[in-house]
Formats: sequence, C-alpha cells, structure tokens
Amino acid sequence: MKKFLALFLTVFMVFALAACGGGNEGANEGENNEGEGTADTGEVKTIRAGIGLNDAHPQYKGLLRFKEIVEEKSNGQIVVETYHSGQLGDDRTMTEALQLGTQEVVIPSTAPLANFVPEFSVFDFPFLFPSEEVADEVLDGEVGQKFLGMLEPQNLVGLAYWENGFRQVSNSKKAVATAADFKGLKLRTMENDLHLEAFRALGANPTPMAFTELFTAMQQGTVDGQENPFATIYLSKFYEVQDHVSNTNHIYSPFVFLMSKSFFDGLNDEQKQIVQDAATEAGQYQRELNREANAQYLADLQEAGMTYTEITPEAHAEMKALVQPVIDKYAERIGQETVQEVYDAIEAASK
Ligand code: TK8
Repeated sequence: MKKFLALFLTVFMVFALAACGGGNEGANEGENNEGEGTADTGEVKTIRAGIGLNDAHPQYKGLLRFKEIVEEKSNGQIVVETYHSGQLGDDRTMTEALQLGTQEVVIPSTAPLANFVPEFSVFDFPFLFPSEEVADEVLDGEVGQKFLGMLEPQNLVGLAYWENGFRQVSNSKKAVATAADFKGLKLRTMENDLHLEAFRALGANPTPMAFTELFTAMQQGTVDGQENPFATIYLSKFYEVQDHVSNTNHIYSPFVFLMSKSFFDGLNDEQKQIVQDAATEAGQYQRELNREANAQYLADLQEAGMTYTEITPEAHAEMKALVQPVIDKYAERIGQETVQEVYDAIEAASK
C-alpha cells in the first residue's frame, strides 16, 4: 500500500510541476506580448490621430477609412480617435506630440517634416515631380521607403505616403501670370526654409506660418496669399478671402502617415501589420478621392467668384529658372548622392 501511495504521489508531483511549468511559459508569453503589445491580455490600445485639414477634405475621409480598417481587423483591440481642423495643433506641434508620446498619428506635409529630417526637403523641390503617377511610383518604391526609414531616429515611424497634391498660388491682390507678378506679394508659406527661399527668388515677400493660422491671416490682410492644392483652397473656403488663383503647379506635396515609434513598438506583430496595411490601403483610397475631384475644385473656385489665371509653359520655364539656384543649394545641403537617387527614380518612373 505504501508503495502505491509513494508511486501515486510521485506521479501527481510530476503532473503538478508540468502544469506549473506551462503556467510560467504562459506568463513568459504574457511578458513577451507585454514587450510586443498587449493584444493577448485584452487591453485596448487607443490611437489619437490628428490632421490640420477639415472634415470635408479627402485627407479626413482617408483617416476615417484607416479607423474603419484598424478597428475591424483588430476586433476592437485598437481604437482610433480622429481629430480634424487642427483640433490637436498644426503639423509641427502634432509631430512633436508623437515624439513625446502624447499623440499616436499625424499626417503632415513633407515641408514641415523637413524640420525633423532635413532630407525630406527634396520632395519640396519646385517642379520635382512631373505627375501624380510618377510621384506614386517613386514614393511607394525603394527611394520613398528609404526616406521613411530616416524618420525612426526621431521616434517616428512613416507608414505610408498620402497625397496633398500639386500646389497652386492664390492671393487677394492681383492675377499671377508670370514671375514678375509675384513682386511684393506677401505670401504665406509652410514652415520650411526651402519654400521661403524659393518664393523670395520668385520676387515674393514670404512669411512662414502654421496652416491653423492661415485663414485668419488672409482675412485680416496679414498676408496677401498662400499656396495649396485646389482641393484645400476650395474645401477650406479660401475663396471667401482670396480673389485670384493660378495653376502654378510649383510643387507636388506628399503627406506622410506618421505613427509614434514608441506606440508602434508597443504593438504585437499582428497589430503592427494591421496598422501598416491600413495606412497603405487608406492612402490609396485618399489619393483616388483627391484626384477625382481636383478638376472639379477649380471649377468650383471660379463658381465661388475667384478669377483663374492659366500659367503658360514659357512662364513656368521662367519660374523654374528663377528657383534653380535654391534647388542647387538644397541639393548640396541634403547630399548630391541622395538627391540623385530621387532624380534617377523619377526618370525611371517617367519612361
Ligand atoms: C494641413 C497642412 C496643409 C499644408 C499647408 O495640416 O500647411 O499649407 O499644405 O495641407 O499639411
């Protein structure tokens, strides 16, 4: 009997220890998941996503698509709060909030982003991209992805490129048909030194300003004009305070879908894939929306009373020549090799 009892106790201890060991592994897995995120422990993660444009703009419709995909694919493990119209600040302050960990997503233009990673100024070289399609191929290809990698040391993860679009000059003073017409115009630019120097080279009197302050500045006459895609000029109701618009097409402006790196690193592998795929898919949708209505926005601006001036190829060529020294200066500053990679990618995409 004693032998049986001893055998039973031995067998029982073996199974009991095995069960405990599994529990530890489970705990370890939990720790691993903790390190990689908390999906398995059921804790819901919240993404606070802010943009500067209002809820009528394709950028916000794209952000809502991102929210829809992420919340569905994560079964509600990740919740996305969306804030438009600069509710959380302007591009620069929201990007700083990602670095501080007080916000998780912002989708700024590349121009203000160049204050964090100077190399991004290359995408704001005047007359760089010949078309949206070439821009897509370069930005979504090897070169564009290499630039996104430059964001990580700034505690930023670039998940995808979205589209702001080709920028056009508007103002409340006069028709802009040639470079000479820029003379004396007080133009708001984004907070980017290259933009400032390019518009000085065209003869304007540029002022850097956050997008959130722009409408009031035009309304009060602090600035005469600004430059943004037709979509933004129309959907932000700039026609209420601007009389003239020209198709300068002087810069194709990308948006960059940014996530705080500390937040991204806290996701598990499955969640990382979900936010990556959602940013890419929503970006394709946003680009389509942005392009579908672009021609219509110009018609709408004229309908709203703005005078449209067509820039001739000769006038465009003159503007390009005037800004070339600025481009040369920034190409030197960024690094000729890096800039040449972009030029080569554009040439390959243009064939
Ligand atoms: C909105 C900005 C805006 C940009 C600008 O957050 O500042 O003029 O073109 O669209 O990113």
